[in-house]
Amino acid sequence: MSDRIHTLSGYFHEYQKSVADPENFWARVADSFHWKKRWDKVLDWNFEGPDVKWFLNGKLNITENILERHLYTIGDKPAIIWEPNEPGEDSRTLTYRQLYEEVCRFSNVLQEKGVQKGDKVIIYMPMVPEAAVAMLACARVGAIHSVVFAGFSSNALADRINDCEAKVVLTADGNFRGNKKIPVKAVVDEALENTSTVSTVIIYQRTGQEVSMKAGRDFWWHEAIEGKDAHQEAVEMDSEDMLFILYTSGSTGKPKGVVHTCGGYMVYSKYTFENVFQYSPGDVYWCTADIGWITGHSYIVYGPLLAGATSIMFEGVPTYPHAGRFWEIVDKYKVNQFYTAPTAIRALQAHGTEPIEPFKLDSLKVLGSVGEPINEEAWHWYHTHIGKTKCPIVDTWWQTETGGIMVSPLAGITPTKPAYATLPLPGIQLAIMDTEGKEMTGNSVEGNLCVKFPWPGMIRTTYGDHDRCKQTYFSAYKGMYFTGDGVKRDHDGYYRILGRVDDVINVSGHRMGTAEVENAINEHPLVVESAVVGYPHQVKGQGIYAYVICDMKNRSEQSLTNEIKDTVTKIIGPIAKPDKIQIVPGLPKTRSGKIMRRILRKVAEGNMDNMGDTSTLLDPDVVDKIIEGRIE
Ligand code: 7RM
Repeated sequence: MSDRIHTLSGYFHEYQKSVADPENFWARVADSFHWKKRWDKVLDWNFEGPDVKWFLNGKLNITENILERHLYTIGDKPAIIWEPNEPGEDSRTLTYRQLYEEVCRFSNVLQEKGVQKGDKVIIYMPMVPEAAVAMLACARVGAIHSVVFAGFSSNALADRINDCEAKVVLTADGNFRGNKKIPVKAVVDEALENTSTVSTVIIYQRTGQEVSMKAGRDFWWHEAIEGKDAHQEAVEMDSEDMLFILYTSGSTGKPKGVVHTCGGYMVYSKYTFENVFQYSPGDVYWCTADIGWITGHSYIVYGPLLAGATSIMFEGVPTYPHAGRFWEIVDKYKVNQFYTAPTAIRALQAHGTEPIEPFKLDSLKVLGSVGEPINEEAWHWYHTHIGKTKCPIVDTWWQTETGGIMVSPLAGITPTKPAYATLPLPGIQLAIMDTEGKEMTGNSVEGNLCVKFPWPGMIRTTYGDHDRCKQTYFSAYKGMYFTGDGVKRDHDGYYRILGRVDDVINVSGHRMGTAEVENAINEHPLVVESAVVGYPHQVKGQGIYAYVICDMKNRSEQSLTNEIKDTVTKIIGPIAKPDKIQIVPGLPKTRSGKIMRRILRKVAEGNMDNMGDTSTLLDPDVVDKIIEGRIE
C-alpha cells in the first residue's frame, strides 16, 4: 500500500489531518510496514526532556522492510545500480534478492566477529554497494552504525570512534575519486593508534593498493564472506532502539552524534521519499550525495530501498572525466528523479551548457536540491538546462537532526517558486519565532525556524550527552525544536530558508562549526588565536575566511598560511580547509573579551561601508588594520 499524495487538494487534506490527529495520521502510515509486533501507543512526548517516543513497544527490523518485504514481489528488480568512478569500468547491479543475500552474508560475518545488538560499528568506506550492505547488515543484527565520510581525517575518525566506543570498523583499501586514488585503510590505521575499543576491522578491496594488515584484527571482506550463509534471521528491535548515530557539526565544540531510532526513522524516510519525489514503481532514482551524510542515509539507502525503488549509487565526482558526467549517467540509466546539491549545480553551471549538449536527459521527471539555499540563478539554470523547463524542482529543506525532508514541494503537485522550499510536509508543524521568543503568526514574516510538534524521524538524543541535545535544540524556545536556521514566510505562506543564524557555516552543503575550524587552526604551533567566519562563495555557497594571529618567527605569510591549511586538513579533512587566511595583528574584541564576529563577517564579505557600532571595542584601531589586510 502506498501513502502517496496525488493532488494539491490531497496535500492540504493530508496536512490538515496530520495536524488535527497526528497519532492517527502516522499510525495509518506506519501500518503499511511489516512489524514483528504492532505498537501499543503511537506517541509519547515532551520537548522539555526532550523525551520523544514513537510507536511504543513496536517490534521490527528495518531490513525486513527492505529485503524480505520485496523478495517475492520484486526480487529481480535492481535495488542498487552502482556506477564506478571510471566510465570504462563495469557497473554493478544488485537486485533485491542479491541485496538480501549480500546483507545476510555480511550479517553472519558480523555475528561471527561477535557483534551483538547495541554494539557500535563505524563505516568508513567509499561509495561502493558494500557500504550500503554494511549499513543494512548492522541494522539487521541490531548493531548501531555510524558512517563517517571517507574524506574525514584520521583525527576526526578517531574522535568519532572514541565518542561512540566502536567495536568494529568497516572500511576499504582505498577510494577512487576523479583522477585520484585515496588511501583509506592507512587513515584507519592511523586513527586506531589513538583508540582502544576496536577489536575488528574488515576491509573491502576496491583499489588493490598495498595495505598493512594486523593479524587477528584485520580481515578482508571477500575472505570473511566466503562460504557464509545467504540467509540470516533479522534481530528483533524495539521501535525506539537506536538505528544509527551520525556525527554533525554545531556551533560549539566537537561534532555531536545525532541519534535516530528504528521505528520512526523507517516510517519517516520512506513516507517522505515517496511523496516528495512522487516515486512510482519502475522509476530509476539517483541521489548524488555521499553515504557519509544524512542525505545518503535517508535518500540513497533507507528511503528508496524501503520503497522498493531502484537507487543509483555513484562512486565518482561530477567533473570527472568531464563536466557532463552526471548527464551521461542520467542518460545511461534513464534516471527519472535526480537529487543533488546547489554547489554541484553551480560548479557545473560554471562549465557552461556545452557539456550538457550531447545528452538527451529526456528520462528526467523530477529534479531535487538539498543541503543549502539554492540561489535563483542556479535554480533557473537547473530548471532550464537540465529539466528542459518540464521537470518540477523540489527544493528540500531538512537536517541531520530531522532524519528526513521537512519542507519541500511535492513534485509536480506543489506549485514551485525559485529559492523557496515552499510548504511543510504533512505532520510538520512549523513556527517562526522572533528574538524575544514570541511566535510570529500570519504571513510576510521573518525569524527563526522552529518545529512545535514531534515527527517520527526526529533526533532522539545526542549520543552520550542528552543534556547537549536539550541545550542545543530545545532550550532556545520553550517547548520547541530550534533548527538553527533563519526563515521567511512570504505573502503566500511559502517558506524560504535564509541560512544559519548560529556559528555554523555551510560549505558546499557541508556543515561546519566555526569553533571546530578555529580549534583545528589553533593546533598549529605558531598560531596564537584565530576567528573563522563564512563569506559568500560563487560555487561553494559559503567559503571559509580565517583571521589568524601568529607568532611569525621570520616566516613568510605564504608558507605559514599553507601550513595552517595543512593543519586543518590533518585535524578535520580537506573540506574544512580555509579558502582565505588573513594574518592579523589582533582581533576585534569587546571589553569583556568577546570577538565581534559581525565585524569579521562584514570584512570577509567585502561590505566595509557601514561597520555599525564599534564603540565597545577594546581597540577600535584593529578594525582598520584588518580592513587594510583584507584578502580579496
Ligand atoms: C540535509 C542536510 C542542514 C543545514 C540546514 C540548513 C541547510 C539544507 C536546505 C538548506 C536551504 C535547503 N543536512 N539546508 N537544505 N538550506 N535550503 N533546501 O543538508 O545537517 O547536513 O545540514 O543545511 O542550514 O540547517 S545537514
